[in-house]
Amino acid sequence: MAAIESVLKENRVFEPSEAFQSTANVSGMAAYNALCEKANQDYEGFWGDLAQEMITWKKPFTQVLDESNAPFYKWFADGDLNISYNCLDRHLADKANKTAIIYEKDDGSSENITYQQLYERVCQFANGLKSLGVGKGDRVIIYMPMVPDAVVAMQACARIGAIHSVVFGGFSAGAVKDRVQDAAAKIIITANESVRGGKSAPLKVTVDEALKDGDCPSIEKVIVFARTDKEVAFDAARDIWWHDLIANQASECEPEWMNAEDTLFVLYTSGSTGKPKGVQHSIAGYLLGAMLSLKWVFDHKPDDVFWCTADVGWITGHTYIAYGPLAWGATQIVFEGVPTYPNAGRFWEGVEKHKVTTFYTAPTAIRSLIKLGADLPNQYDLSSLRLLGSVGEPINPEAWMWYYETVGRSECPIVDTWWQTETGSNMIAPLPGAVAIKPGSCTLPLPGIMVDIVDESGASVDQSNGGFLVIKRPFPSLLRTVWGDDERFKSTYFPEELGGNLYLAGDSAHRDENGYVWIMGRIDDVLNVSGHRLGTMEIESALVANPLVAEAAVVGKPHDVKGEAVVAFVILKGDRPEGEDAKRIAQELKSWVAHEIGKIAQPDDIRFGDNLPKTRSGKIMRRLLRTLAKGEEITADTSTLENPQVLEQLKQSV
Ligand code: 6R9
Repeated sequence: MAAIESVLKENRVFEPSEAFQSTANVSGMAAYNALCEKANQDYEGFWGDLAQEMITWKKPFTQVLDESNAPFYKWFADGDLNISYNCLDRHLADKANKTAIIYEKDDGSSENITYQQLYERVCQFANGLKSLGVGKGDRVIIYMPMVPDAVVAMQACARIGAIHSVVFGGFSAGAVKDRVQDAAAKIIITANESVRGGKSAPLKVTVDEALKDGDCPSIEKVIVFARTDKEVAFDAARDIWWHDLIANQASECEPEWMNAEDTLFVLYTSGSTGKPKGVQHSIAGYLLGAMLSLKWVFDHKPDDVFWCTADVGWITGHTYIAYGPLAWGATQIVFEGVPTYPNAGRFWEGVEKHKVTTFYTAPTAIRSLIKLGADLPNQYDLSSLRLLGSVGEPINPEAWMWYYETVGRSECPIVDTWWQTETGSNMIAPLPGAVAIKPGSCTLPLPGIMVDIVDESGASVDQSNGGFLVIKRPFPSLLRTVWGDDERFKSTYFPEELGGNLYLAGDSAHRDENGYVWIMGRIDDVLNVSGHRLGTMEIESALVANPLVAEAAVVGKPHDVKGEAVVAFVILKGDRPEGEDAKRIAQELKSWVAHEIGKIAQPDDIRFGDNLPKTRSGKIMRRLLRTLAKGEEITADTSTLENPQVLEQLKQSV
């Protein structure tokens, strides 16, 4: 792969500047090494001290790590706390009037919400949820636009001990239904519509479709936030407006005191099978990971203005919008829009307007902005910026250099943060006042995160060899299980083949001579399209569910802006279509996938054949499909192929 070759040759290194280092939360390699050393010497003492220092406990814990039922690890298991208390109540004494959220609306206007106001909004809504009979352990689906109220909904669930499961607002009715059913959710919180990039999307209509025909019997109520004045159909017995629900609710709500190991949320993500898995996080360990990474990786300071551009539908929006910044009492931006509306200067305008200090986005956004206006950042005053972050996929060194020089004036460190829905918080990323950065590498693990790279048997590989990225010791913010499927949790993340005690991340990686980690890509059938995880099996299942389709195989191919693009090889039940017919059916299948899963999963390229290339034992040769997708000549041995003639057909895009 071209991207991998270019990172392999990368040899630029940027040391932390003296200015940055002099104020950094962790300053200099000696300080970083000392933290690592402490974790090595006394692993439980290391984590226990941090959990005591950062979290406000109702009842302190006495035990740090319980490994008695590995890999179902428990952390701080006899402690009690509430995460909403940690994010709101504890700041009221000295930060009641500090801005918690700057709501940067799609249309470019903005609104500030103080900690006091956020606290009151969360309490009112929490009381509203209680009035509907929602309580500890109940599951609540949140299917909302990127408005502060989405954060309010999450915090309110956490306050009363309900388990939220946020579904990205771009997902389809089918995806909402699957998640409601898997979680057996009682409530859906949605909006009449969302507004992004000047366009609206009918969230409530989509929810109605997901719930139709009695498909989701667990749902008792649908709460509808009025983002606009658009009218929507209402089921009087089931639907209730958000503003009606909170109308007479008190603005104080005693938090439900929860056990450290109680479930905070379930977030569905793609894996190697057709069914997304519900990644289940617990409260205290997750909170600790969120806080720690903000302090260490984002070098968080009280006067910072933090802007994470993710959507709360993804883990990044959970950890670095809904919880982490609030736990620190930070001021942050909640951005409703898209990076390219009304123009490609939107981010830079936002930075200038709100004097953003810390900016965290995805490589795909950076690449698209370079394409649309490489010198646009120069038209804005970006001098407030002091730290830049990247997440979601490997960042190509060219995009990194542009981010560094053009956005960051060659003064702001870039923290390239490797982590996953499953890990809850940053795992491998530079501590910017200590670790020198290299374009394209996420550098070194956080202290206490025992990263290794191993072969098929679980043995460490020699330096410079590639292998599977694993984490050797459990850590607090690791997922606890897959919702309702302990077996899948064990076999996916702690496979017996590797000895059963290594956390298998699902990425391949290698280390350079300085021990820096370079992520090479997924080892499973997961694509990374614009930083979003998509299972090839999920898209295949959606295609095969179309009445025209007999068989489908999906692979990725490199894409300039998205990182990877989706290529679908499709075999119809009838004859292989040609010409206009093929175009029409391809378009129909693209819309079908958009409808089944969401637009982000829509294939970029569809190819029809009489069959898929298969071995004589019937296995689809995906390796060949990847070569075809890239438009490269097939040099591999095809002698084991049952039907080599289909390769010619599958070379042609419709
Ligand atoms: C946070 C998030 C996780 C997968 C992960 C990896 C890829 C994320 C990365 C990165 C290289 C980085 N990934 N960050 N690859 N460098 N800095 O994105 O979670 O949506 O679960 O995706 O994304 O492949 O395994 P999630």
